[in-house]
Amino acid sequence: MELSEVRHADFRENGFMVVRNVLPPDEVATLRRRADEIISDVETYRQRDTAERQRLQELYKQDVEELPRYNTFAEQPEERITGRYARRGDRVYPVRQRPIDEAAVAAAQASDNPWQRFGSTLDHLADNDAVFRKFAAHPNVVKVLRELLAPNLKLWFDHLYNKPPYNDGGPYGGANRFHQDGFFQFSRRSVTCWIALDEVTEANGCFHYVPIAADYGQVRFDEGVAEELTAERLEHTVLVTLKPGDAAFHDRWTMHATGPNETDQHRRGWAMHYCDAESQFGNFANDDPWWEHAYYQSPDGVHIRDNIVAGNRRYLLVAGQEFPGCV
Ligand SMILES: O=C(O)CCC(=O)C(=O)O
Repeated sequence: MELSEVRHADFRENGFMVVRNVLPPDEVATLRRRADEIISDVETYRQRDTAERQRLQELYKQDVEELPRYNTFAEQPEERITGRYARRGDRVYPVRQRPIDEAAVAAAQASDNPWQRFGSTLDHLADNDAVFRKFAAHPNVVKVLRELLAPNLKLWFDHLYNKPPYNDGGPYGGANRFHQDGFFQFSRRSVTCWIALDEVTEANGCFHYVPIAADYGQVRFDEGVAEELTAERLEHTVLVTLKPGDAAFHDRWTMHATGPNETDQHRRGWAMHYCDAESQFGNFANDDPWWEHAYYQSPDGVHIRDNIVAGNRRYLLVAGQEFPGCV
């Protein structure tokens, strides 16, 4: 389905949509409990995940040429665009609106609750955990995705984001900079579903969406972002707040960021990235050589890009059927 064919006017015109109560409270509680168990021994979780991915990478190693890639990641000084947004070179991000509460940071660091200290992501939950895997195919999520994307659907990558209190790490001071999920390795559109596990407010790192109505299409990541995100366009940014169990869905071209957490409580959301099961896997970006990679799909369905497993180890069919020669 093309974006213009989506029947939800909100999504079709803006590139994103919020669906309230996708998961009822008891199901959110189940996910939180499972996430708590995983975070309590996160090192073991990560070691197992990495070992399994390395095993597959060894098994399916291809003789591929390393393409020269120029470094786009040199950080530059911060310049304000508006009161709410700044840029470093071509990377644009929401800025902190109030000073960091150092006492709250110290309390979070001393807390028994690992989420108060964990400033990172838990990746590939659907690969490694039966509870998360089942929820990735939840009928409420699948129903919406069928209306936004395709009748045949696969989850190809998932990760849980946590922002601890007053997170300030990295070059963007705890924000996640504006980007498109893109996923240029698919021949067809993809859609992200992000489910809130905690309440998400303007103060603790909500989504900032740039409505797609201006039709910016694929923007070169990261070179083209600041050119698109002028002060004028940033005035139209929409801040999306969510209750636990609500979900934000966005299209692959929709530019979005999340702000820093400016509260004393952590904020979690589970991002699930879905593709059309009729997509092919390969080079489907623009003509820019920067986007060219070596793609390989093993006979048993492992997707490899430049000798690294691309996304999850298994692309999980959540609706409809699989197709030969496709993801
Ligand atoms: O949870 C976040 O802070 C970032 C989410 C995001 O950017 C995404 O899911 O694409």
